[in-house]
Amino acid sequence: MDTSALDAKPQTSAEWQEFYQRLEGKSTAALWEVLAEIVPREPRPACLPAIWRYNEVRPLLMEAGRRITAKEAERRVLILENPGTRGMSRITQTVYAGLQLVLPGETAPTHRHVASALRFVIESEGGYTAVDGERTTMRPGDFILTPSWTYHDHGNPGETPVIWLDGLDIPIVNFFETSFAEHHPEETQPVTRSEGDSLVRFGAGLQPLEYQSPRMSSPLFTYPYSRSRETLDRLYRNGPVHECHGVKVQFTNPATGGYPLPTIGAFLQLFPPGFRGAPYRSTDATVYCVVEGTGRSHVGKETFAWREHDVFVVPSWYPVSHEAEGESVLFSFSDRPAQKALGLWREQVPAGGA
Ligand code: 1HN
Repeated sequence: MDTSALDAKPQTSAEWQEFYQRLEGKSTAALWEVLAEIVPREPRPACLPAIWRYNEVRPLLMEAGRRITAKEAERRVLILENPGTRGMSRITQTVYAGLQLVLPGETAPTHRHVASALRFVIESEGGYTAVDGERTTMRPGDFILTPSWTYHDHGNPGETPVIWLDGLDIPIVNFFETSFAEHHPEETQPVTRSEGDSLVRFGAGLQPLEYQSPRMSSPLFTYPYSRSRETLDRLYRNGPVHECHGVKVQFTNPATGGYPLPTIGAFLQLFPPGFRGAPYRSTDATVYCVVEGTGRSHVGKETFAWREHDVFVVPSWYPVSHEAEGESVLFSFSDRPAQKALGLWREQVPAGGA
């Protein structure tokens, strides 16, 4: 490519400055001054590599639990804010993440919004989330969906705190300026379908006869960890183990084979004991949550040592390589389906790599 325009030098003389002032006065601007910035040769993310250690954030979340009820807060959540974009309520430029707490006896009221959500359960003994009239008991490691514009509420009839990681496409929805939201007339929505209904209908390689999906996201609302963990275990035994990813799977919409949400993809991967992964990069900035084990991930020039429930983020196009001590499991999510739908997604595996 001819590089001259991409590398144009700013014009600084008084005469040019006077011209630029006249441009400014008419709400115009010189492309050649900003071209290299708005069309970089490769991604230059504002998003930075970062880690949130569970043993540091959990006490703050519990303190929030003493200061405000789930009902008062509507959702009692600590947003995990990327240090490169503080104040913007996001963990990457396109994805929001937070840690949510529901204390014993609490409920979080029913509402719906255009933004799609996922939950990845960290602590729960009997907490539930209800989506579209169906309650799902939350267990650690479960991956649960709240598709766009579905009514949802949460509750904790158990005796211990319930904590999960939320992932939402709020920055995408707000970028398009397409956000709507409303409350349900009832604080706790009526239960209209039995527990496990979506799992029975869609979670066994079967679906209702000639099923036509009413929405763009998965009709399966819950992906229990017991099932996905067993899949990883058996895949590991069957091999192969990818040199970058270990044993990695993606959550699917069983009605289409595609991603569970139109904007967010989610993944689960297992590293064998002593795994030393090769570097990999892709354009979808990715949020990781450690499910099991301990290890280290090299993200660009940073190294994050991680343990259970830690959350870390790998920005777009930063090389990442993972190392595990014992057998380890990572959950992750990103805007990959949105990038793919727009023809934007790229990845790079090591030269000669698998
Ligand atoms: C939301 O509805 C939930 O339902 C969690 O648990 C986090 C962040 C922004 C907007 C809506 C929930 C949210 C949210």
